Amino acid sequence: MWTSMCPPCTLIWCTPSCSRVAWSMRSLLRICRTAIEGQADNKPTPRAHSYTKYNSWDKIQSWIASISSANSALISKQVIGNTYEGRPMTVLKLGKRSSSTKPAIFMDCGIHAREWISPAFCQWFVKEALSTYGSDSQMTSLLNQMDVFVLPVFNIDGYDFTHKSNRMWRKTRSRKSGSSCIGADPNRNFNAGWCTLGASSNPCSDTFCGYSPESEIEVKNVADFIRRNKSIIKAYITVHSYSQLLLFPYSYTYDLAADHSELLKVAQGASAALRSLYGTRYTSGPGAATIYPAAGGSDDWAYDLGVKYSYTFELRDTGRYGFLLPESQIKPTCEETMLAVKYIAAYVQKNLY
Ligand code: DDK
Ligand code: ZN
Ligand code: ZN
Repeated sequence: MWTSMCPPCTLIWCTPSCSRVAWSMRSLLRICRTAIEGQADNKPTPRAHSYTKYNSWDKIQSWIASISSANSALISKQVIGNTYEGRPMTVLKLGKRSSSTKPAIFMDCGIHAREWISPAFCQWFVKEALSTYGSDSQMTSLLNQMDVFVLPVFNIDGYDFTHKSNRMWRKTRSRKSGSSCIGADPNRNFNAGWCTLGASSNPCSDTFCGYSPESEIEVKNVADFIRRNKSIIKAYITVHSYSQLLLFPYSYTYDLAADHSELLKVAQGASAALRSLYGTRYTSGPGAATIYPAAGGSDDWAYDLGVKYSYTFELRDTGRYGFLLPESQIKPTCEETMLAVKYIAAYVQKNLY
C-alpha cells in the first residue's frame, strides 16, 4: 500500500531546485499528510493520556509514574538503564507480591519506532491487568502465580523522533563518528546469528544490524535484564506491527526450533482466540519461513538463552493503513490481542519448566 511508502512528510525534503517535480511532490505530500492525519480519528482530549490514542513519550512517561504509584499492591517499577539520548527505560512488574520467587513473563513493545500500535498495546495490557485482577479468574490466577514484566516502549528515542520529526523512523537514534547515518535496527542487534541473514551492515539501511551485537544501549539494557532474570523468565513476548502474524523462532535460520511443534500449537491456539472476537485472521509460524529471514532478533536470542515460549506479534493491519493505523482501531486491536496474550500466558502457567 502506498501509505507505507510515504516519504517522511514532516520533513522539508523538496527544495526549490526540484521545481520540475514540485507539482507531483506537492500532491504526494498532500496525500501523505492526509494519511498521517487520518490516524487521529478518535475524539480529541488534547492534553490527557488516553488508552485509545497514540500517546507521546512524555505522556507515557507520566502515565508510568502515576499508574505505578496508584497501584502499588500490584505494580512495581524498575529502571533498567537509559536510552542513547538519556531517557530512562522503566520495566513495570505486574503481579501479586509474594514471599517466594515467582516465574515470570517478559513483554516489550515499541522496539521499532513507527509501529505505534505496539506501545498502545502494552499500555492497554497494563490497564486491563489491573482492572480485571480480582474479577477475571484467569488474570487473577496469572498475577497470583506469576509476574509479568512490561517494557512499554523499548526504543524511546526513536518513538519520540516519530512524534516530533519523522513519522516513518524505525531504528534507534545512536550516532557514531565516521557515518552520517543515524541508528541501528534493535531487532537486528541481538546476539543471535548476528548480521548473517536478512540484516544490513550498511549504517544507512533501515535494517542496519549495528556495529556489534548489543551495540545499541537499549538492546544491551534489555538483554542484561533478561540475562539477570533468566532463571525466572519463562516466556518472552515482543510486539510489532504490521502484518497480522504470530511468529516464533527461528528467523536467523530456516532450521526448525527444537520446540517447533509446541510453539506452533500454542501460536495457533492464541491466533484462534484472537480471531474469536472480531474475526481478525493471523498467520502463525517460524519467522524465517513466515515473514522473512532476519538475524539478530530478540525472540531468537531469548529462545537460545533458554526462554522456551518466545513470540513476536505483528499486529494489525495487513497494509491498508500499515503503520498509520487509525486510532479508532486501537481498542479492537488491543482487545483481540489481549485474548492471544492471555492464551499464551495461561499455557505457560500450566506448563512451567
Ligand atoms: O523485525 C522485523 O523485521 C519484524 C517485525 Se517489524 C519481525 C521479523 C521476525 C522476527 C525477528 N526475529
Ligand atoms: Zn517491528
Ligand atoms: Zn513489523
